[in-house]
Amino acid sequence: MGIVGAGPAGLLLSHLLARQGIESVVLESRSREYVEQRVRAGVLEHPTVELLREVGLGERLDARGLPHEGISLRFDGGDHRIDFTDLVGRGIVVYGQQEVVKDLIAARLADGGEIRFEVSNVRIDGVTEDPLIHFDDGSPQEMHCDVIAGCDGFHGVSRAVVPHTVFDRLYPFAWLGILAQAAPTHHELVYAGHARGFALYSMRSPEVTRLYLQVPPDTDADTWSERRIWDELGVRLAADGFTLNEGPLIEKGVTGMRSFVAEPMRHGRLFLAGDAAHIVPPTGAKGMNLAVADVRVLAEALTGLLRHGDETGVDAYSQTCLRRVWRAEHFSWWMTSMLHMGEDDDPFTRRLQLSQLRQTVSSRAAATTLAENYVGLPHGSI
Ligand code: RFL
Ligand code: PHB
Repeated sequence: MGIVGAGPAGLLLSHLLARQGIESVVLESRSREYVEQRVRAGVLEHPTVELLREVGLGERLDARGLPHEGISLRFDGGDHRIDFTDLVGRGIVVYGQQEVVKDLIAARLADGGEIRFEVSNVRIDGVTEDPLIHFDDGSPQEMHCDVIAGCDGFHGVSRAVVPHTVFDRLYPFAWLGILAQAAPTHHELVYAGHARGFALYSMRSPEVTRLYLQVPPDTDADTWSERRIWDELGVRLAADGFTLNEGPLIEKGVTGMRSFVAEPMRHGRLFLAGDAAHIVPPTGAKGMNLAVADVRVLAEALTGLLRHGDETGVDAYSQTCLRRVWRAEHFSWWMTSMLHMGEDDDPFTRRLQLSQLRQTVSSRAAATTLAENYVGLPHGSI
């Protein structure tokens, strides 16, 4: 079995298959150091946490992850808590994606798994007859596979091999994200829908804060000095009794925002999973969780195929995943639309947003809908 990409999707798939006695080789274009340091998502939804624990990856997660029982929505100068535990009886864990990646790489290598870093010129062939991956690791190589998983992210090579239809939306804004050496002053995430634009307060550890500001899509991060970032965060996150701890920046970057789905997620014996098949704007914190959900379905399907010759799971793979994908697409689009200010937004749009926010924090039914989506729908329930 060949897996292209050593992000959360590819590494977890390799780990899940190994537990079923199915060997795989993971091919990754970057170095191990690079993928272990890449700062991205931070929220693990409940089904993700349960799965990681179930498959022996819970130790560092439970020691270092930060369990959260809710989030705040902040708007109009007021702070409104959405209490996940009260509303749906489950919560989330804040644990950096690169920590998940470190845990997965360590587990694969400890189990004798094969991950080839820094390969180049990956090409996929013959997926409807005799799947084959060409790549270079100093010299040209060929790898024949029963099945290939395309887990190579949005800019990978796998998606182009699958004849597909694209459904997408670009947003007229981006996020400027920073990681700061500053102790969090608030123990849960704050999503702020301010008239000057969205801001998000998050964290990675008791010493490190993760913060985001909505900025125009073509923003050069260098045009934002540390002072300007802290001042703007101070304005957008302001609420009674809230103070923001400032500290030296460890990281600063701009991420564009888009919604994107490629259908179907399979062609012959090539299966797409994670960002290779779909992208969500980060407002719903769903990107990495969807990647995990895809490979959970894929590992079950491939176990059926490769161990028992049963094609039911692989035939249903794309449809099964796309139901969850579209739920997350809707949720992420909804959270994004409710909290961001478009440059052309008129006062009517702003009033609609405020009305939606007020209903979300004051109606138990509306708050429950947010909570249910945010903490993640149970595996197999959608
Ligand atoms: P990944 O993590 O992108 O992993 C794909 C891997 O494939 C490798 N690769 C190749 N390897 C071999 N040959 C090729 N031709 C290859 N092309 C690519 C890449 O080097 C990489 O190691 O995809 P995966 O596993 O599907 O995981 C998905 C998540 O990473 C992603 O959904 C989230 O991180 C999205 N995302 C965020 N999600 C959130 O929920 N909250 C966030 O704050 C957040 N921030 C982000 C993000 C994604 C970003 N990207 C993709 C630009 C910030 C950024 C910058
Ligand atoms: C993060 O901590 O990086 C984070 C948290 C919640 C989001 C997006 C990113 O919705």
